[in-house]
Amino acid sequence: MRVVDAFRQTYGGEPAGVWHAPGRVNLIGEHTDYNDGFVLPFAVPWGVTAAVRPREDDTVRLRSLQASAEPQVLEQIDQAEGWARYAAGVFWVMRQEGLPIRGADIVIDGDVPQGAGLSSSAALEVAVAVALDDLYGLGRPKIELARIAQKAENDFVGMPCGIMDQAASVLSKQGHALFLDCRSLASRAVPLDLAAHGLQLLIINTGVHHELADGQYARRRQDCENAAKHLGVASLRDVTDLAGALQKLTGDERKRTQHVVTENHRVEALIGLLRAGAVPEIGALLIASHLSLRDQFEVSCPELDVAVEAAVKGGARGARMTGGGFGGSAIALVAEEKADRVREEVLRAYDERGWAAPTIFLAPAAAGARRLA
Ligand code: GAF
Repeated sequence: MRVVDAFRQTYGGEPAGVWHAPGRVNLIGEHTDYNDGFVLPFAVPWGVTAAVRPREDDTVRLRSLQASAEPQVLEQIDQAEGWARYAAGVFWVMRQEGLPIRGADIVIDGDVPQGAGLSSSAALEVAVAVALDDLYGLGRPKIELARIAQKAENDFVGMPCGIMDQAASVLSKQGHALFLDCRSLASRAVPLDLAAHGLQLLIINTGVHHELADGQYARRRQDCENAAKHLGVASLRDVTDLAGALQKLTGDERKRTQHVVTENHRVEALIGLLRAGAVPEIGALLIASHLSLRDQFEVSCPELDVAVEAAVKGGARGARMTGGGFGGSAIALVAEEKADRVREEVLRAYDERGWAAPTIFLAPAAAGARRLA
């Protein structure tokens, strides 16, 4: 394994073990996680692999094969810079919570496609969290490791994300999507056998990341919290009378509420269709989700809209942006025999606008985080 060779070169000796944590795509349930709502992501076959050896002191050495040949040497966790903050944050949270974690030597190797918005950062946090849990025999429940990873991103990196990406990385099962209730944190593996229905899920990586995206994410979250406060509910999850709620709200808060409440219903509807075996019918829900994210939640961008429109024009059963928005990837549900036409239509639409070609690839539902060696 490349990561083991690099470990030997960097630190000498052998790692105590090797762990892998995947990235994710989200089938449906977007911007619902931090509203205590429902999500339905699944793990992708790409992610982060970490070779780790514990140390007798509290120093953490971190090297990424995608960064530089030299490790960052952290005598204080706060010294971590750039990508390393996602990994260091997990040490920071675990120590803050009184878990008996010393230092470690770590080499990271990642293969999540660049700029695809497939949660390479959550994969990095989770790879470190499962490794430390294993090495120190902490025995934390998997969802608890996801919470620790999310806290690292919220409080150490400073990105106010929900728990979806970390939960998907830890809990996913091959061939299944993960239904997660982000309030109770109860989860269930939902079989996702698209091939049995002659279907495929394509990822269309726009390769773009619009500036201000991170600030916009925090603003959307704030809009939702403000709307919940105006409505006198703990979170938008608790809105049962949408029409009544919309009458009490104006502007952005009204739009965000419309999205979150209807998106939660779309997650439940999609699961109902899967359970009924009406898999091709989920396409309509993907399109509805996209329109709501575009018009009500306002987190799409021209590149995502064009990818979705062109995929549908090319014959996709449905398509939508996936993840936080403002770039990254869209997904498209296509009948196998239409996959080539869909790809051509998307590539043509980008070419006509003079945009760089997106990369388009299959998204099989992969397994969650695990020890490799
Ligand atoms: C990003 C966040 F990290 C997730 O928590 C989630 O809110 C998602 O955007 C939107 O659904 O991936």
